Amino acid sequence: MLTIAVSKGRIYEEALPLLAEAGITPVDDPKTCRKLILQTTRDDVQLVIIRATDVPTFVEYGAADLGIAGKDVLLEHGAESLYEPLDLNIACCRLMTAAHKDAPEISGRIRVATKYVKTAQRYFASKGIQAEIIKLYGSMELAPLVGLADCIVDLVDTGNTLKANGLEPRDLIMNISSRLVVNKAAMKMKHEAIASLLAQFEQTLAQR
Ligand code: PRT
Ligand code: MG
Repeated sequence: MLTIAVSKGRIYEEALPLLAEAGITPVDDPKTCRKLILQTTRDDVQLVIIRATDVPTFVEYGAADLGIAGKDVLLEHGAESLYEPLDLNIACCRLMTAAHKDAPEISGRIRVATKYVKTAQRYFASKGIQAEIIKLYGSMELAPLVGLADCIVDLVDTGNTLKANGLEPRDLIMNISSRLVVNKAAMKMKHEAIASLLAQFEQTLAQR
């Protein structure tokens, strides 16, 4: 049995066609069904539906053999403990700094609100900018509006969320997409099954 960890939101939606090409279609829809383990049209494959940020943890500990996770999440988790063999090119967005549209260019010592603490720390250090990072779990856009931070580090897709809150994107930190990650022991123990799944995904991606 192969267990694949996926989050319920946009990654799930965009992964479905890719999984379907490999003959993997969930029997239940996680939007309407509360099951956390989904059987699929393949007897040898099941999905576990978890929070996006938990995917690397499940795969690292072997609770799932494979997982699909955003590069943003993998960077924060630290990915040394996982194999990351494939860029699936789904759920694409940009990790950016953003500030109030009237705020001056970033300089001096700044405060940054984000849920990407490690990534933000690394980024500002690489720029030689002294940044105090404030960890938030959501609604980052609010921080500059209420004086909690000078800027934020967050994911941007259309830019509508920033705009709706009077913010604007500033610097691109990294282009983000979702990656297939594999448990290191499973890669050895279930090599044949995993290698054939990888080959199938690669083929589908190449045809896109
Ligand atoms: O529970 P949680 O919401 O954390 O995750 P989830 O279980 O719903 O996971 P899921 O499947 O939604 O996956 C989240 C992953 O999708 C992230 O880790 C990214 O890799 C990827 N992704 C791609 C995004 C976005 N695009 C995105 N736009 N994740 C979040 N957003 C948010 C962003 O944080 C901001 O609030 O959308 C808003 C910005 O969007 P625009 O279009 O207004 O710019
Ligand atoms: Mg979500």
